[in-house]
Amino acid sequence: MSAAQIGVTGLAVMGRNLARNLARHGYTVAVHNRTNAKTASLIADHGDEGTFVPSESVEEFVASLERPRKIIVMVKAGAPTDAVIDELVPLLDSGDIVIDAGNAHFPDTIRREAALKAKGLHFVGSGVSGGEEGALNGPSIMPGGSRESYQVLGPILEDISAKVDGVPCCTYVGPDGAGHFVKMVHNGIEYADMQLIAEAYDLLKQGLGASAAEIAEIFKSWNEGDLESFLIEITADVLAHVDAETGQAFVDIVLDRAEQKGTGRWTVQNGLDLGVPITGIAEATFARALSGSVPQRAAAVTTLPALAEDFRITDRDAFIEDVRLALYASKVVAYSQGFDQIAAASAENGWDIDRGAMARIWRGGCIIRARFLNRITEAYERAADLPLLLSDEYFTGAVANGVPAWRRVVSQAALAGVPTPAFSSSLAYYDGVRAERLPAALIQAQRDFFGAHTYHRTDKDGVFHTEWSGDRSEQSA
Ligand code: NBP
Repeated sequence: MSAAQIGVTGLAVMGRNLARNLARHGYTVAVHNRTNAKTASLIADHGDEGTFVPSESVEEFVASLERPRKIIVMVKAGAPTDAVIDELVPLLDSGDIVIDAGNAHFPDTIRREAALKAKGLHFVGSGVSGGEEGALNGPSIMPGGSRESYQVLGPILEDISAKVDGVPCCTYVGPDGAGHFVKMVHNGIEYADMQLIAEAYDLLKQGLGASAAEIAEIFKSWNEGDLESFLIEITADVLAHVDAETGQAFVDIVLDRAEQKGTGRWTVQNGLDLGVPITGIAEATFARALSGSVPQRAAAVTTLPALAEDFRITDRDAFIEDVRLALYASKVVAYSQGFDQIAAASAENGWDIDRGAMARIWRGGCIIRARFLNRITEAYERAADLPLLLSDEYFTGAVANGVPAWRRVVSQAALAGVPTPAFSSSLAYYDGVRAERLPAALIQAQRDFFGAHTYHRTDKDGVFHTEWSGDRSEQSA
């Protein structure tokens, strides 16, 4: 049998589909799974889709690959990934490439890359987005690691990735943990996008008293314009779906507790570490946490008074348009914040990530794929060092167009007692970042008062401290 060009170990939903995608593109694919039954079922069910080289043992699997070996590890993130790497490494030769395509936390990827580099091996931490459907038909792929490894691997990954206008949704992201970092932020943005859509749905439901089916139609029409995206499209689909058992709208019979696997949490933790205000992602992550705060909700639901007003909507169409504009503006803020986070991490880690290219590879294959990502790529093409995506001429105009609507929606929601944490915090961020003067001056003065933390003055250079407990004279610090 001819040597396999690439291997996949870990054949659960993702690995199985990625292996099939590779085989369908004409690659000879070595396949292996800890439990052999999964390998056998892949061959039995899909063996005719291309050329697979199945192995029962890791030794056999490694031996079946041409050199330099390219091995995709697609197992549960965390300890299983380390276990698989530990098994593989003694069997590999200098120059071989191990690709972790699972959802690893980027510090783990940095650690693993350093360990394998010391052994003369390449380790590529690669984000893969698009779920099982994407893995099979073309995901968005975000590979990190060495440039040298990308020269060998890149053409294959680009080949199996999604394409938009003939352009692959895969590019080299940056050294060591950069690929998994960008995937993490992608997932964080996905949290924000989903929360914003959910808030828009809630506003339409509570503001208009609209049914799920009616709101489905609104989302369907929104998918024709600037908001066109996979998430808006599936929202319309979900809202239109009727539960077969009860005949009710499906969304109305689903328990209102959103779960999470952890990438949103990692993104927020990293935002805090970097000091980058990713408020949209944070609010989205906390909104999921609130939804799952069962004892707290039970304690509050009958005791905390709403003291709210009814929505006073006189023009149904105008309200729908306001919500659409507020959704778009909030979404731009969430993306702007996410791209800030990528820039900050890139600077801190020396990754040199091209943000325009990241927006380009998110246009297809992944969960946040959307028409407006083209606009982000264009913005970074105009100015690669753009300090704030919102300050790009296109986005400044697009958001400004929606600001009055955004203010109306957020204030109406507050008056009506409808929680819109992501809409509201995005508007607060917009007003904060554009403010000529912030009340941070008072905070810094308070800090100097109780902790002698010093301050800068607006009117002269230097660092100062006031003797608050003494004669209140000012000293140069
Ligand atoms: P899972 O995350 O459910 O992992 C199952 C796979 O891990 C099986 O192949 C299993 O082998 C293997 N495995 C485990 Br568990 N422990 C192992 C060990 N100690 N040694 C060797 N193999 C071990 O699979 P998945 O849902 O296909 O996801 C794979 C990766 O892709 C994950 O990192 C996930 O976060 C990521 N991802 C998933 C999606 C998605 O939509 N599902 C999307 C994007 C990324 P076994 O068969 O012998 O138990």
